[in-house]
Formats: sequence, structure tokens, C-alpha cells
Amino acid sequence: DLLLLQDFRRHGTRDMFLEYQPKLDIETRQVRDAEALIRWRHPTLGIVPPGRFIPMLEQAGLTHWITRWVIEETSSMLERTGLGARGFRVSLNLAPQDLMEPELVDFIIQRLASPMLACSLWLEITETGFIRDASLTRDVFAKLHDAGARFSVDDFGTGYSSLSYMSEFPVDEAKIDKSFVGDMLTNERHLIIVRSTIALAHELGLTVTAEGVEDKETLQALIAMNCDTVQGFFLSRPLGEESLLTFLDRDL
Ligand code: G
Ligand code: G
Ligand code: NA
Ligand code: MN
Repeated sequence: DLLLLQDFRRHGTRDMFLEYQPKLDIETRQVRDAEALIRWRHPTLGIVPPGRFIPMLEQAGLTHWITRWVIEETSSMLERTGLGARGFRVSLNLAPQDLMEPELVDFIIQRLASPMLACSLWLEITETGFIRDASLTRDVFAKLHDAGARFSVDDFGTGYSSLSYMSEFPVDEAKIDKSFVGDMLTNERHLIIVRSTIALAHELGLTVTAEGVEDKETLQALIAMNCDTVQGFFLSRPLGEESLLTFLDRDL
């Protein structure tokens, strides 16, 4: 994987592209948002999934370049497709360390000055390995939130600090991890965790997305629990831009 790192240093994001996984809004039964997921079309290795290169770039402190590109690419997609003007939203994955890059934070704030982007861009942040410098973290969160950024806590429940996040930072959404949602109909503890997380998040004024919904029964159970948004293979796999547009035309 040192070779991948070398390739990234040489070519940057040149061969990267995004897929978008639709999310279903339960109240309106509409698809009004999607998660952007990066892929690398490597000249010799084929499509490399993010799980194979993001951790490596995290270690090398290079993810902020990816994040910057993802923001650019998502912004131009929202413009060229007209989805931004229709109020469609896209959530982006940030590596925790990205918020410690002042230049990236300024870049995000600059982008959020566009009213369309302020409505359309959401930021997904994982809790793992994050709160190293709590006061700096708090400042950055506050600064971005004041600029109109909306935050989802990704992989909610898998780290040690989900509840700290909810209580200390201005987060808007909890995204319950697929490891709880995927088997919640056969694993009673997971069902209890999902149900209680939804109730807790709602009491704190957050919305809730459940990810990893793979069948209709799980969707129905989540509807009964008052979940706000669902994402998963049952609704759709991550889609290229063209397929996303086709999917939305069918659905909206
Ligand atoms: O799509 P897939 O299941 O392979 O994604 C695997 C992991 O890669 C997920 O945890 C996802 O959050 C992460 N990931 C996908 N796209 C991006 C991205 O643009 N930036 C960062 N930092 N992580 C991403
Ligand atoms: O870590 P993060 O939550 O960002 O991971 C998102 C990843 O989960 C994406 O790469 C996506 O491909 C994957 N994913 C999305 N929906 C499902 C699903 O229904 N089941 C499973 N197993 N994985 C999913
Ligand atoms: Na994510
Ligand atoms: Mn997740």
C-alpha cells in the first residue's frame, strides 16, 4: 500500500470519483438526500474502495486534500444537475483530523457562504479518535456551525464518545451504525440500542438516520420507532451521477 500512497502523491485526486447513496425521508417518503462516497479508479488496480486508501491517507495526514476535492466535486454536481436548486442535500465524510486543518476549515466556511451550499452540504464525522484537544474541537465546531454547517455523527454508537458528542458539540443528526441496524430484528440488544438511541436523539433535538437497512421488515420497524431517515441497500446502493438522477426521477 506504500505504492498507493506514492500514486496519491503523484496523481492526487485525478482518478477519483464519487458515488451517491440515496436516503429516504420517512415522513415525506421522498429521497431528498444522499451520502457521497469516494472511489479511486486506479490505472492498474481497477476500482479501489475507500476502506483501502482512506486509512492510509489518514496516517499520512493527507485526507484534507480528499475532503477539499469531495466538496468541489459535490458542489459542481449539485450545480450542473440542478439538484442543489431543488433543495437536494449531500452529506460528505470528513476524517476527524480534517477539522484540525485551518485552511480546510476556512475553505469550507467560504463555500458555505453560498446559500445553496449552506443548505445542501452536510458533514458526517466519526467519533473515533477525535476528541484529542477538546477546546480546539469545540471552537472549530462552533465556527463551522455559525457558518451554517450541519453535522451528522457517523457510526453512532460504535465509539466511546457518542454521548459526549451529543452533549458538547452542535450536532444536528445521529447516524446509527449499520452494525446495530443490520441485524436488529434478530439481535434484541441491537434493537433496544436502536430504539433508545432514536428516543434519546429526539429528546436532544437531533434527527436520526439509520444506515445499513437491507430489507423491508427493518424499514418498517424503523418507521414504527419514529426514525427520520433511512439509508441502505434496500433503498439503493451507492450510484453514479447518471444513475442517481434516474433514480430520483423515478422516485420524486
Ligand atoms: O463505500 P464504502 O463502504 O467502501 O466506504 C468505506 C468507508 O470509507 C466508510 O467508512 C466511509 O465513511 C469512508 N469514506 C467514503 N468516502 C469517503 C470520503 O470521501 N472521505 C472520507 N474521509 N471517508 C470516506
Ligand atoms: O462508515 P460509513 O458509515 O461511512 O460507511 C458507509 C458504507 O456503508 C458505504 O461504503 C456503503 O457502501 C456501505 N453500506 C451502505 N448501505 C449498506 C447496507 O445496507 N448494508 C451494508 N452492509 N453496507 C452498506
Ligand atoms: Na459515512
Ligand atoms: Mn457510518
